Amino acid sequence: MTDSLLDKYLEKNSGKPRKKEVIAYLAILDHLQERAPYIAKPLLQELVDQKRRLKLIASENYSSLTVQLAMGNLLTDKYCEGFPYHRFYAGCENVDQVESEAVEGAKALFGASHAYVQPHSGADANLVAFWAILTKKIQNKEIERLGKKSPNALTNEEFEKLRQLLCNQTFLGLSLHSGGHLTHGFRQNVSAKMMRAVSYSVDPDTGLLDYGEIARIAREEKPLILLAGYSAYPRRINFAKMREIADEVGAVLLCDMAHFAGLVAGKVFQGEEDPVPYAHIITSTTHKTLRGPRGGLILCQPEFSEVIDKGCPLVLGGPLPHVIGAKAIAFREANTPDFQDYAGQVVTNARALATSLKREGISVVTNGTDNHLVLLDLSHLGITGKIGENALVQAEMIVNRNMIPFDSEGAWFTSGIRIGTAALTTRGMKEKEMEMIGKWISRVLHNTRAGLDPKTGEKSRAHGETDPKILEEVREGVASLLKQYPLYPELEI
Ligand code: DSN
Repeated sequence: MTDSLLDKYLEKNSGKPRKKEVIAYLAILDHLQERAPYIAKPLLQELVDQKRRLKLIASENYSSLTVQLAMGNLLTDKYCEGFPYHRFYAGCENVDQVESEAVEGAKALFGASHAYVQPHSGADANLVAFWAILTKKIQNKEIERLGKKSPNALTNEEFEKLRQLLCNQTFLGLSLHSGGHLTHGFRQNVSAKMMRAVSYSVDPDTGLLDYGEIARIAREEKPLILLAGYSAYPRRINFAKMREIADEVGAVLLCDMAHFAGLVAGKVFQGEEDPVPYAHIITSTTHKTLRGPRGGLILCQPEFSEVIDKGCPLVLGGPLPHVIGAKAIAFREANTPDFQDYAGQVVTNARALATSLKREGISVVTNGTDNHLVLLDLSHLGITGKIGENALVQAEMIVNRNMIPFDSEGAWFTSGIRIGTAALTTRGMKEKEMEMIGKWISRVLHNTRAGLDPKTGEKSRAHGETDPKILEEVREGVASLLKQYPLYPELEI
C-alpha cells in the first residue's frame, strides 16, 4: 500500500485520461510529505477541512488549481522593486512580462486606465493609496513649499514640520461598527495615526448609508480623502453620489472594493454602482469575491498613476512575482461569461439565504442584502456573536462574528455574525441549498444559550451551550450536502 497521493490517483484513473494539473498538485503534496512533513500534515488537513466544512466567511473563496499552481515556482526568488521596465534590480525582464500581463489583465477586466498589482493585501493597497494621495493632493501652502524640496535637502526641523502637516490631513471613512474596515480610520489602526480620521455611520434606524448625512459631515470636516467601501455592509454603494460629495468638498474619492471586486468584475455592479468611472483611486483584494490568489490591487485615474506606481519601495516591501503571475491568471479567469454568471449567482444566493434566515425568525441587518453578504443581529437571541460563531463552527459551518451598527458588545464579542456566499457558489450551490443552510443556521442559533461565566457567575459573553442533538443533526445534513458539491472533485482519490 503506497502513501503516495499521485500513485493512488494514477491507479484509480488507469486507462482513463489524466489531468495534468491534478498530477502536478498531487506530486507537490507527495514531495512535501517526504521533504517537509511538518508542513504537509497541516496542509493536507486544511484540504480535508475545507472539503468537509461549509465555508461561509464573506471574505473567503476557493481559487482555481491553476491559480494555486502558478504560485509554487522560482518567481518567488526574484527581487523586482520598482515597476515594469523601471526596476531597482537587474535581470527583471521575465518578471516585467509577468507583471505587465497582470496589469493589462486588471485594466481589461475593470475597464480601468491604470492598474498597480503589487500590493500584498488590501490593507497594503490602502496604505499605498493613502500615501499617494497625501503626497500628491497638496492642500496646504506650507506642505507645497516643503514638498517641493528633495527630502534629503530638508533640515530636520523642516522634515518634522512636513511630517506633522501630512499627519494632520483629514480622512473620512465608514465607521467600523457600520461595516467599515480597520484601515478605514479605526483608532487602533495606523490609518487613524497617519491622518486625522473621522467617520460617517449608517442610519441608526435603517442600517443604510445616508448620503445627505455623509455630505453634511464632509462639508463640516473638509476631508482630503473620502473613502467609500466596506467589509460588512450588506448593500450597494452609489458611487455617483459619493463622487458628487467628494467634488463638492474638494476630496479625493477612494473606493475600497476588496469585498465586492468580483461583483464589479462580474458586471453585477454596473452604472452608478460601478466605482471605476467615479472613484479617483480604487483599492481591492484579489482573493475574496474575485476568486484569485491572496493579494491586493489598485486601480487609479491617470493623475495618480505615477505616485501609485511608487508604492514599492516607498510603502511596500519587495513585490511577490509568483503571486502577481497568479493574479494575471485570475484576472483572465474573471473576464469570462462564466464568471459573470458566477457573480450573479453569488448575489442571488445571498438573497435566498437572507430570505430563509428571516423566515426562520433570525434578525437580518437592513432586512436583507443586495451583495454577497448577510449580517445577522443575534441580540434578540440573548447570545453574542462569539457564542453564535462557536456554535456554528461546532456544526461545521465556518462564519465570523462581526459588529452590527452601534454594537454595544464591542469588536471582540460582537452582537453579529457575517455570512457570505462567494465560496459556496464556487462549489456550485444555488438557492435551494441556501434555503437549507438558512434553516440549519437558524436551528443552531435558536438552540444555543449563553453559559455562565465561571468567575462572575453572570451570563457569559464567550461561552454558550448548544443542544447536542441539534448539532449532530445539522452536522449530518452538512456532510450529506457537501458530498453532492465536492471541492476540487478532481482531487478526490
Ligand atoms: N479580513 C477581511 C475581512 O474578513 O473582511 C478584511 O481585511
